[in-house]
Amino acid sequence: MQTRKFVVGNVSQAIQVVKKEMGADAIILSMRTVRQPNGPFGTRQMLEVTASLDRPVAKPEKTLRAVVDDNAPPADEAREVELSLADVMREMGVLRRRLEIMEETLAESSLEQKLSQVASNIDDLQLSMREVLMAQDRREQSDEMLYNGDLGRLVHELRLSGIGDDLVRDLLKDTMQRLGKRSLSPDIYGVDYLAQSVMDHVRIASPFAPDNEQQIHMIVGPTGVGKTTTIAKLAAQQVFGLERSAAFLTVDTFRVGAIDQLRTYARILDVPLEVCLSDVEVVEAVRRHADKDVLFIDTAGSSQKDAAMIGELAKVYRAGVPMNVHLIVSAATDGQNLRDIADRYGVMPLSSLIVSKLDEATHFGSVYNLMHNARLPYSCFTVGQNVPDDIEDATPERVADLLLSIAAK
Ligand SMILES: Nc1nc2c(ncn2[C@@H]2O[C@H](COP(=O)(O)OP(=O)(O)OP(=O)(O)O)[C@@H](O)[C@H]2O)c(=O)[nH]1
Ligand SMILES: [Mg+2]
Repeated sequence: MQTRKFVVGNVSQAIQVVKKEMGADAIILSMRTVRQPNGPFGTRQMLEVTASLDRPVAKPEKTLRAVVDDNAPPADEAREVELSLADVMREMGVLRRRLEIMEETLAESSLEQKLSQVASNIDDLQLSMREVLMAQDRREQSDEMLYNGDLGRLVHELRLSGIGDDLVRDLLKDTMQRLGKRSLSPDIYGVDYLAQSVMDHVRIASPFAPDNEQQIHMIVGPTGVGKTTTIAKLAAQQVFGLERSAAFLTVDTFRVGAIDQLRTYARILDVPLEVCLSDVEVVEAVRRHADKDVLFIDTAGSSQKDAAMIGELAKVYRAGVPMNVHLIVSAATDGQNLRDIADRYGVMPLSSLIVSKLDEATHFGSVYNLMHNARLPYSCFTVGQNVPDDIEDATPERVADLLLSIAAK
């Protein structure tokens, strides 16, 4: 039996080379992954193929064992040969069963039938080996990404930022699909692919973009997150930036200071302010300002545990005036609290998520989880105390940067 070994890049090359060098009758006895030196960049994964010109028909069991035993590598090559033992053994089991069936049938077949069955069995063997190798390829690439180099470090960063493990896994899966057969190298940066995956997963809404209808926006959220200052920032964009007419309504009548704060902004922006003591008064105020392009309704901050207060806001929402409700949360809030907040305020349909105080937050993962799990699109981010400047439209690029600190690299 003439046996030769070839080192090639992939399975289809293997078949071509074996056919060219040994003819169409050659069969592939085994394949295994090996690492070969690759210039200054370390090693690369190749395929070592052992092919033979003698078909091992008579002793199929021996041939199968040969794949596992006779070609077993020396111990120091064990890492390279990790042909996923479990996969190989499973495939071997399937093939062994096929060969047993074949042996039984062969006894009753003509020579022609025997040959065609042997050929088809060898095709099966090659297909099976190809599947095993492809599975191995995928697994090695994923392990490499998880634990090594550029992408491994980024995945670590995603986890540190507080993104849930399942979401990290989704992002990684998506990144690997994007990478396809490409390997990471000095020219192919994992961060580019991972950032693209993040951007594709981000939900964004633009509820403050002008349209032909009057827009009514009610801003809700916990105490002190920046509801009133964000309304002032948004209104300034509408009035100064877009030359649209606006009015303020407030249902935050619990504290005198709260009304004064909004009144100051109303004066600076030269927009009317309506103080509403009930949902009925909100409806009346909206009617009075039917000529305005955009109305902003400020609300009292409340602990998410204050169901009565949130119930009052839900009454305003249901009062019969179509409005968008935006939930604002501080980027510094921890994950459990954010889930709680979204659950409690979720008694009203929420149009978007505004994230405040990005300038004070060190991790963005929790608000990424919230966007994803509550299916709430980001509309804008606030980044400081300055009114009206410290506000940005949310964009996928910005989210990717917040998670992966791309700009800083
Ligand atoms: N660092 C930083 N501070 C902010 C930001 N947005 C608002 N603030 C500050 O947070 C504090 C509370 O802001 P408000 O707008 O009064 O918050 P609120 O949600 O209306 O508060 P209540 O009405 O009391 O619930 C103020 O000192 C703001 O200047 C931001 O993006 N970054
Ligand atoms: Mg306020």
